[in-house]
Amino acid sequence: MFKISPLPYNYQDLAPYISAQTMELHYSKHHQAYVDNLNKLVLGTDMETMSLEELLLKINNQPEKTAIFNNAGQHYNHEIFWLSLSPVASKKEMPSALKIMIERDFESVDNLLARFKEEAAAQFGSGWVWLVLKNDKLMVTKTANGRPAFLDGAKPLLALDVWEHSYYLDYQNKRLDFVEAVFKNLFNWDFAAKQAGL
Ligand code: MN3
Repeated sequence: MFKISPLPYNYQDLAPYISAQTMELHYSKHHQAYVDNLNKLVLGTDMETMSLEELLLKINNQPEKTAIFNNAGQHYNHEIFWLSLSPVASKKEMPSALKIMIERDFESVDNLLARFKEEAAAQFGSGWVWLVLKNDKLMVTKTANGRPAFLDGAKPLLALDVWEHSYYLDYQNKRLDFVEAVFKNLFNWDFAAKQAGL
């Protein structure tokens, strides 16, 4: 059985940048539905007892397993997404070791935000934008639908959900306003630094 992890904060803790209503729907309905669907699809198979990463690696590029892959990928991505955010009240400075790496690979934190917006704008339809570490270099990448970035050899440091259910109630069609608000106010840079091994 796959299980959704408890949220590390309350629904209202990301407001006003993400409303409590969006959080409740996103976590308790959207994310939960992926987990419920995944559990139904793997019931009674050897996939039931695999870890999520193991399962995704095994069924990657198997067209007959697309439904399982989509739900497993979305479960995996949301688990990282919730950890990529932190409550407004506990906002902290970016760890200096991470800032040095960002300046090495993007020249500035402003350029990193610009890269997030570029990738978010370029993702036609639903998907994810990521800050990843690949071959010891920070990169911003995007994946379509429920595909996790780790399947392309990248260590995820931050995940940003750019499916419409992630922002539509709060930002309507303005995806890039959502991206900028999350980047400036909610990203958990401590989590990113930890993922990077800093
Ligand atoms: Mn989502």
